[in-house]
Amino acid sequence: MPTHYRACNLCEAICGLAIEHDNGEVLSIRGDEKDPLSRGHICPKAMALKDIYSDPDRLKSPLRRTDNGWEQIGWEEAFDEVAAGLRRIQEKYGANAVGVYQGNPNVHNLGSMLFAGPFIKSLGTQNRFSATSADQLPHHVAALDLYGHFLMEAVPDIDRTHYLLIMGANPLVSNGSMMTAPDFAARMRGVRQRGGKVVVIDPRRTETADKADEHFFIHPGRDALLLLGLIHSIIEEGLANLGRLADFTDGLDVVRAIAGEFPPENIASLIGLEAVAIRRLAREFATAPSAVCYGRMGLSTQAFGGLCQWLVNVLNIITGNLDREGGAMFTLPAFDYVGMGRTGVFGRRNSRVSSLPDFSGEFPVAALAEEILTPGEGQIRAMATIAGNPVLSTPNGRQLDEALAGLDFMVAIDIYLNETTRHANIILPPTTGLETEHYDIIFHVLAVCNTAKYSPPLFEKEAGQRHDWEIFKALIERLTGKGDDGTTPSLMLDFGLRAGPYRKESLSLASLQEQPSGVDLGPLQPCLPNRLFTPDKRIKLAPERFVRDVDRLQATFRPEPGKHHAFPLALIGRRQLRSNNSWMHNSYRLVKGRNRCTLLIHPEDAKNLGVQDGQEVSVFSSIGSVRLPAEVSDTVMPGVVSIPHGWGHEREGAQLAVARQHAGISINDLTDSRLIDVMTGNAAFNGVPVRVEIG
Ligand SMILES: Nc1nc2c(c(=O)[nH]1)N[C@H]1C(S)=C(S)[C@@H](COP(=O)(O)OP(=O)(O)OC[C@H]3O[C@@H](n4cnc5c(=O)[nH]c(N)nc54)[C@H](O)[C@@H]3O)O[C@H]1N2
Ligand SMILES: Nc1nc2c(c(=O)[nH]1)N[C@H]1C(S)=C(S)[C@@H](COP(=O)(O)OP(=O)(O)OC[C@H]3O[C@@H](n4cnc5c(=O)[nH]c(N)nc54)[C@H](O)[C@@H]3O)O[C@H]1N2
Ligand code: SF4
Ligand SMILES: [Mo]
Repeated sequence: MPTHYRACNLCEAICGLAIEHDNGEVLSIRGDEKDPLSRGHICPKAMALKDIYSDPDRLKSPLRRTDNGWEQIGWEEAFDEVAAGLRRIQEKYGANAVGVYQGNPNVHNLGSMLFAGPFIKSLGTQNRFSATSADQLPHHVAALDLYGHFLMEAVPDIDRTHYLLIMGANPLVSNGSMMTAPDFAARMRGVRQRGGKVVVIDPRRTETADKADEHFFIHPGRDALLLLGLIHSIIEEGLANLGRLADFTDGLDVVRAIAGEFPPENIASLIGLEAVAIRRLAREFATAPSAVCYGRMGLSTQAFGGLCQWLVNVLNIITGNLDREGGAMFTLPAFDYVGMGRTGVFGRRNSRVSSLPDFSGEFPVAALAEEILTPGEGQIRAMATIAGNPVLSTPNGRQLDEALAGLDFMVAIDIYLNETTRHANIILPPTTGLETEHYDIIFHVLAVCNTAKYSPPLFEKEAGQRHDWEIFKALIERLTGKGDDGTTPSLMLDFGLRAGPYRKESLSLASLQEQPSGVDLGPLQPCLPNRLFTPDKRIKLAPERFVRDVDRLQATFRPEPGKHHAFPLALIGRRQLRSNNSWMHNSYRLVKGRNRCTLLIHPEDAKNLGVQDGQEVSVFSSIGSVRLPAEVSDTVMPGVVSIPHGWGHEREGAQLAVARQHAGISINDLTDSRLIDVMTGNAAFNGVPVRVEIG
């Protein structure tokens, strides 16, 4: 039986798969033990790659919306129509009248990583948006300011650390994010086996918290206070020690002055942790042989996302744990996207309506609907969505849904006719998953050890199919009038590998092809100050915009945070092992079983409201309401309720037969696009004020 080896590109863990197949059919998918990064680990989603491959709802040729429904058209006709549609709008209203939204799978796709950029550039619009601002934007702004490059993201050296402080992440379910660490469970056990400790800070006692040594509840949105309290204790007790970082770090005095204003005793009641516990955690962290603080979605998608991600870095730096074994370290990737690419820039422009800052030319997605709905010069009248489902995944998705419905023209490059793409005039469906070649440009950059792996396609595309990159190239040709320059993803990859940091080892596409399970390039190595991208090669510990934002934190919480009487509960999200954002609910094996789209509510809150387990409840926020079953559970803290995101497949006009049977509701019909981290513009999905009623 032939076995095909490849990396799973569904999530950031990039697990090695061994796929047995016969005659164009997948027989089994198991973990590839020889993969140096994932060592045989997979999760239930891997098997769904087969489902996506054979999903009868998946689109394989272009669709055009007509008054009588969708009709299949040829590729050339579709490309011509898309180019003409976009050009028509731009000629009439200017280049910025076309908006672009890029979703998450772009980052998991080699061809899109290399060719979506040139396509967007060929549109010449400033109205660019992506899922970044519904996700990790605060990480990028912090990395840019501290280290001079938005992708200088330090990852926990989990395989060597002695102390792992996890804040607002649930890697046991998400399989890790901004931290490619397949088989996180085993790696976490490893920390404890070497005598280390794992502590989790989260408003929910998550699957990860359950397996940790300690878990503390925290009220959503107050982590910046806790981090300042920890930093305060460390400095006050004389435990700050930058080690070799001291030689090239500026701004410790500023940090000392700021943290001085946050003694644990003053903030303890606000965050719900005892001052002695905060001081103990600080001491443990600072005195462990090595330690690392890791903060993810729960920290970045909240009102103080930027401050949180800055302070996570500060905590690691002032304890000397940045760029050292067992601390937070940087990769040296074989395809060095960091070394060869742009460093990024923040806040060069502001969005038209709400004046939100751009990040490397992208505006916060929280502003997308208003840019479409607000008349005036620069209004968006046409959209291109690329591998994104913003109707379900961005704040106030309902409003965006309506906005998209009113556009003059829309093209969607997507494999499904779903909640977002149903608004398109033309859908251009690419190949996906098993039909594509893969090299993970981004997640090798964020991995807990240095590895490289190339996967050829398992199945050749069918005659009428196009890869994402071929679609981009065809559109670029039509928009610019320039002919095909012959570049392909594998040519670019090979060039990047041969010019990269492992050129002395003769790493190339050909050498990777000889080792289908991947190549081990060794553990993470200290690389500072050389690898810094700041002009003077020094770490900026106290960048101005972060320092300034501390005032907002103080204003919010001094003397007491405002209470919402109409909306007394705080809503947070929750990821689930058998979901992948919004787009994998059409796989029956992933959605079968009991309804997972429930409202988690603490027994005390349930009792006060008279809510029984399993009962239908309505949840109201400033922008809307949804109805779903309650799940009474003390895994969520009192005052906090939780709904998973990515559901809400009841909307008319989508072609997702299985998902429709398991529709659930969309949490983003409750999240308010006005709730953002004002400094970075990132959506604040966590801590949304809501009210729950029976019925
Ligand atoms: N309330 C709340 N909202 C959230 C989150 C949350 O935690 N809470 N999480 C946020 C996060 S972290 C993210 S990343 C975003 C995700 O936001 P989005 O990226 O907008 O949403 P996805 O559900 O990932 O949608 C991916 C789309 O890509 C399509 N697709 C899949 N594979 C391919 C492919 O190979 N090529 C092409 N062209 N298309 C493909 C799918 O059909 C789907 O339409 O959601 C965010 N929204
Ligand atoms: N199975 C599965 N895996 C996925 C995805 C998926 O949809 N399903 N999505 C992928 C994507 S796009 C991403 S970005 C990653 C995300 O990866 P993670 O960040 O690990 O995922 P989440 O489960 O969103 O974890 C966020 C945690 O923050 C907590 N939280 C909420 N608000 C706060 C707060 O104010 N403070 C603190 N301290 N905690 C808070 C939540 O309870 C939750 O446990 O996962 C990826 N992996
Ligand atoms: S953990 Fe992620 S990469 Fe690994 S098999 Fe599951 S979905 Fe694929
Ligand atoms: Mo994400």
